[in-house]
Amino acid sequence: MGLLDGRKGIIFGVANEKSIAWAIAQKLHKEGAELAFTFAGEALEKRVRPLADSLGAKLILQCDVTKDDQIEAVFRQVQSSFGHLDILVHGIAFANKEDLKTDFLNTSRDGFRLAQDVSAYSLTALARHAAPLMQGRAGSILTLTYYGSEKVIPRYNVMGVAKASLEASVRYLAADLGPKGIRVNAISAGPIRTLASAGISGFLEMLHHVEAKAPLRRNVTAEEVAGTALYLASDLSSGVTGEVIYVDAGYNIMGM
Ligand code: NAD
Ligand code: 0WE
Repeated sequence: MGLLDGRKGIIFGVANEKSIAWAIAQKLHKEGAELAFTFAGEALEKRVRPLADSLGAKLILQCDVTKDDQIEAVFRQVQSSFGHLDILVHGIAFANKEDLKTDFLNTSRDGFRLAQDVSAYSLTALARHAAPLMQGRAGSILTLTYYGSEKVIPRYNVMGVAKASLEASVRYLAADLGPKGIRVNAISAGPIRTLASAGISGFLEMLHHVEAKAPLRRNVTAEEVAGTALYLASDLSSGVTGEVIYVDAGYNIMGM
């Protein structure tokens, strides 16, 4: 008996085996969920397909979240293959690399728009398409955020502003979808080595800083994030919506 036996879910944001969304997918699958996967572009298909295959996924679909037609096609195929949906995992973020290098002050209009579109607006677009498929089924939508939304983290810049927007979107979506029984929550994860954090200058120092300052005196793993994702996806969290839950070894509670 698994916590998610008979549930159907869709995972957005797997790029490779280090992706937080992949750790979440494995955990949800282990508890009995049947999962569909999306990949952002053709270049990632060869990475995502074998991972999805290993969990017996029948639906593996392209979805660049900046493209409305691709979002529509994904949910059409989920509708015809699954019929309904219980779980949606959003693990997507993007900003121009140059915007994560120097000052926030220099962010261009286009760079700001891109970060908001991919990293924040996409949750609302996906939730709007998922909601009809979750009708009457106690659906759970979850996303991933980072502490740079609320405090200044050097070089997180335009992504911090996009994550603030994402977290506010979680609250507004939770209010809109709550009457339908659909819950919307975010996990604020501590820094984890993934494709999205590779090549960020100073990332290793960040990991060392957390290790020195966080109450648990260590960093968190994607598997630990996945544990909270399982809780949020399952009935264990049936009374929880609109929340941002920290999985950060306690780092965020410290003042000094
Ligand atoms: P990742 O690179 O594995 O995942 C990011 C995903 O976003 C990739 O799968 C990528 O394909 C996808 N993506 C980017 N642009 C897209 C687009 N236009 N359409 C569709 N998909 C697109 O890295 P990750 O660290 O697993 O990141 C997952 C989430 O976790 C992100 O929201 C990130 O902000 C968040 N997060 C990461 C950390 C960390 O330190 N790694 C900490 C807290 C929160
Ligand atoms: O959300 C993130 C990273 C998101 C991200 C990463 C990249 C790198 C490659 C968004 N867009 C891009 N664009 C690219 O071209 N994290 C929480 C990880 C992260 O990124 C940082 C961090 C942390 C933590 C950037 C600067 C400072 C800290």
